[in-house]
Amino acid sequence: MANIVADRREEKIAAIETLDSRLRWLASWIVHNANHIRPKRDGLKVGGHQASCASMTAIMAALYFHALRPNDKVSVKPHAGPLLQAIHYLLGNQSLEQLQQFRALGGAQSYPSRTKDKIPVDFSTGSVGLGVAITAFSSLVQDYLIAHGSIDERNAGRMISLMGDAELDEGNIYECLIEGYKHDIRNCWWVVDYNRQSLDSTTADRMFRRFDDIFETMGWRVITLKHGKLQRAAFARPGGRSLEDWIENCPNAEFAVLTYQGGAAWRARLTADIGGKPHVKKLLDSFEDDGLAALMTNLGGHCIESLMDAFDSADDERPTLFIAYTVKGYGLPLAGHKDNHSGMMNPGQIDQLRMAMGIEAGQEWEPFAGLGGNMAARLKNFIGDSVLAAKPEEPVSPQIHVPARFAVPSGDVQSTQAAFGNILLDLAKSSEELADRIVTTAPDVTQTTNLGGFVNQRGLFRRSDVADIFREAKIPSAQKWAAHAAGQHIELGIAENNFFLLLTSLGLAAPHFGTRLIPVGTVYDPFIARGLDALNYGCYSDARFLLVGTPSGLTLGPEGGAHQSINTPLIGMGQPGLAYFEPAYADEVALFMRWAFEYLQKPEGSSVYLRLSTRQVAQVERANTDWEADALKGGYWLRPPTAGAEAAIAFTGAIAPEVLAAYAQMLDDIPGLGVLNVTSPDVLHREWSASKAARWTDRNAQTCHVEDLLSILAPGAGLVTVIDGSPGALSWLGGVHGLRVSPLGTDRFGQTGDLPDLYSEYRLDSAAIIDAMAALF
Ligand SMILES: Cc1ncc(C[n+]2csc(CCOP(=O)(O)OP(=O)(O)O)c2C)c(N)n1
Ligand SMILES: [Mg+2]
Repeated sequence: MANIVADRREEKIAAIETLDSRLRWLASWIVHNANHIRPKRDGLKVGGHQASCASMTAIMAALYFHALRPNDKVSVKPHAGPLLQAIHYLLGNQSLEQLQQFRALGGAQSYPSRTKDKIPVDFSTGSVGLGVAITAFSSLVQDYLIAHGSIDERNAGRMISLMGDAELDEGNIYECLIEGYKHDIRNCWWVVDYNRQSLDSTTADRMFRRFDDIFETMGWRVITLKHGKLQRAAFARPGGRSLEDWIENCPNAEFAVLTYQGGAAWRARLTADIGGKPHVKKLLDSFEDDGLAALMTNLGGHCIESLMDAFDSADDERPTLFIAYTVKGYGLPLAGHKDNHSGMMNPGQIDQLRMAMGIEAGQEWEPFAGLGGNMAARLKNFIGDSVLAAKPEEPVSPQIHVPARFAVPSGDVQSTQAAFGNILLDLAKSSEELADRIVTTAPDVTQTTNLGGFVNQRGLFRRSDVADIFREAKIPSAQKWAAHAAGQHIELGIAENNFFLLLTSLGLAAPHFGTRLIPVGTVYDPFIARGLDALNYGCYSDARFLLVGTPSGLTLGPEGGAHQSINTPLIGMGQPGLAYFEPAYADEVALFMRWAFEYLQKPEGSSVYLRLSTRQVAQVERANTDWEADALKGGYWLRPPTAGAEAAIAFTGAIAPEVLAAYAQMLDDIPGLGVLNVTSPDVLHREWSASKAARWTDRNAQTCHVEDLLSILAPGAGLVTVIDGSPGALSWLGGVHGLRVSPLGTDRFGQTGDLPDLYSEYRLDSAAIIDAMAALF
């Protein structure tokens, strides 16, 4: 019995070893084809990373064809994209055409993409570091869903990152380790392709063992795979200890140089350094040059058996870092070369690799070419039996009902931020399913962004209970923050990158875990910039969440320049996958929140960003709800102009009172003057530019909302635009019908002050609006 099992394991190892070299070939060929065979029209280098792929073939082969479990999710380092494509090609999930169109329009993507690739991609990658950290947050989200009863504990998968070693230089890795430790994350694996080369350089030798310390401090198990089976066997032979010591002490750069130079260079160097010892000499002499090169580069990350053993050994839920030593460009003539990151084999070199694989010219794309019928059939069966082959498609989660209307918080004077908090609180008190699916989070600004009410009602999330010590000590506080498994607020430390990554993971809960969550995250508006790449990453991944940036603009007054956001309206406008709204009044907040909860669930929807303010603003009377439809399309006439009016004021957000005051003063002089409330410069502009583009392809294209809105004004009318932010967010309105524009807004850093002083200094007050209008006439 034992022998049968051992035989099976040997067979499995052999099969995976064959796949290892097959993947190295296919990834190289995909890149080669795109660069050297597919016709070029623009003289641009197509690119692709043969060396980065070759570094990781064994790791990926061992993971996907041995260790992977059905519910595991894998994030693949960006530059191993072609390997993932090749794996799915072997599985029959990827077409030849897609591979031939690698990096071409509509073809296999340069870096794994959830939204654009035709193969299943669990996590998009590209911006290094983010695709790693996201797995930690997804394991937290998985725990959230287990705690809330949506996933059976026994079905927990591992969230696995296959990462490049240079990704360990990214700060977001360490931010996420700290947060992960606080939340006691589990079922998370990071496998480092430790080739000790980045794009520019070789890893500093001083970093040796530093990562072990850092990760172990953060509660991770560290498993280092330094040597492969061949090396370990050689170390056990006479003279082997010296060889092992030599490798141990060899600087990374020298190791890379010798790897590139090959067997003869290894022999010369080893002979010079340790060849004086008779046992060592004998050991070295027992290898031909090629064999010696193979021995010296037989690192743990290239040894299928070592990898399988390592993966098997981590069979509990503890987060685990595998440091798999590798050679960048392993098995290719690029191995070890300083410039191999973007380096590519030339046609002669790829030909040699092909012949070494036993693949005939013309058979390059044949998945199992050169293997012989029997072996090919066995390998096909082996792949067909793999967990990956049986992995179900991502689930589709039903949409969660959103009530037809949200009650508008009462109060003649209120801020949009307070209204947001009150609407969430109402939801928290309700028995709506929507409320149960909301998960809130904030990077240490929960109270100051008015999330506190929701949290008091629904509790903090922790896998195990944490008492509210202040409360137990009867110290009065508005915050009731005991933590428990049913809690719905995930508390984060002050690291905005983590915040956006968590929103991304929560926003992918539906496709990842089959349970839709409605993530709501609040952040100080200026500090969106701090996590901007992670926000972009989330949108790129098509994660769905509601982002609330508050407070915003100069309007937060005495807090001063460091806390005043200026360009966030432009971020809101420029960020794909994020619809930006900036309400002025509480009823608009209610309208946009309700809409957002629905929109972020729609297949064709996106995430939503609300830019809010702490300014208490007198609310306007509404005669009816007619304004709502237009507000959702990006703007409505708060004070409708008369037909043919010569002027209007277009504004966004919290400076509404200054606008209405200026309007009241100018109305007598400018009959028919209008006030346009631009509730979303983003939606308005997006629709405008899309409709302009549509006219080239569709003669019957309709006019768009902003054209309709502004068409009531006289040709060449004057428009004053006002926003507490970059004026460019609104000044484009003049281009719609050729109106003359006088733009107001902020384009320099703010400073401390009260609102009258600041609005006067930065020309946002009613006097400035009147001056700007005068300048137009
Ligand atoms: C945020 C970010 N900065 C820079 C780059 C450009 N870049 C791509 S790969 C790379 C180095 C990667 O080295 P490593 O992670 O060790 O990968 P490998 O050696 O396996 O190719 C750099 C700097 C990037 N993709 N993302
Ligand atoms: Mg590297």
